Amino acid sequence: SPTVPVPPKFAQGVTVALVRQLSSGDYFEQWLAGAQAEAKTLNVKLELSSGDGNNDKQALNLEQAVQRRADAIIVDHGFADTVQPAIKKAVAAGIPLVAFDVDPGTPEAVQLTQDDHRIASQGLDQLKADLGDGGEVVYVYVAGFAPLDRRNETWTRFKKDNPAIKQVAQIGVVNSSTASAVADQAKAALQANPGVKAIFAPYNEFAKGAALAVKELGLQDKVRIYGADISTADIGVMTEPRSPWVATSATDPSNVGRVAVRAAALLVAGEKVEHTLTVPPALITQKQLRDGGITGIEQLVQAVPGLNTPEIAKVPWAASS
Ligand code: SR1
Repeated sequence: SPTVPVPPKFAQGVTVALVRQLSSGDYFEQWLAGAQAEAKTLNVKLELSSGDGNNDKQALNLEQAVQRRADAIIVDHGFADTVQPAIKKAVAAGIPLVAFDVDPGTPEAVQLTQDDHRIASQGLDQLKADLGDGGEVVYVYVAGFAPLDRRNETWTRFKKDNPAIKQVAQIGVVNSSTASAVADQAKAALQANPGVKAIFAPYNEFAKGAALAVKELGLQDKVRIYGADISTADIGVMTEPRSPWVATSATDPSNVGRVAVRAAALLVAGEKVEHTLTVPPALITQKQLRDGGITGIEQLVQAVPGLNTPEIAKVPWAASS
């Protein structure tokens, strides 16, 4: 058990504002559950707001958190131009800030990311191994979201390095029903390009939509999907009979949410936190899930212990999570 005493501030009650851009979908729900669990452990009151995809609303929520003088702020996703002005105000007011999956535009904020280049390269290495001689690929992407932009950098390099792998269509939408919108787009792209062998869909809502399209067109034996992220629902989709979603590179989102809250708590306590915190992903294959009889995220984390990262932003006065 920890030998470092709990900082007095935490006995009195600490408030952390969690200012989100998006909240719907498995990834964001699991992330929040992790953040809430860690907040409970650390006796932190989490003040939650979401822009629900409206960037102006997120910016306003962030301004309000600064005005309320929260003890710390976590900005979860967002577009740089809409959140950076209020982040500057937070820093000027001396409010510690953790920015997850968004560029805070200041070295004074802690930047938390997943290793997005690796998320993309792990899926793409598998795609390359499976395609052998190369082939046509549909790519799912929406610009402006920092993690997707980083994954796109890897995809751009990968295409240059592997000229036999050809992108024949790019699709993508992020909204409150991303998976079904992507399914419609993927169906059209697959119908227009009957030679497609793979879909690179590096966000679980994209991959779910792509899987739906492949299934509805009856192309399960022709088209494989390489995704990102994982949830219990995703494990269900990946392991169902004839599922085209064969691999995904992922962190445990609830672990990432826990890291964000720990980093904020450390900053409130005046502890040193590295400027950049990066959570590593693991490649998860359909075969591994089926062979291991894995049906849910808890079972997956037991099978792949590296998905839990208690050493990142470790809080010395708390029992490790
Ligand atoms: C719209 S951005 C979606 C991504 O954010 C997180 O980084 C997740 O990994 C997800 O893929």
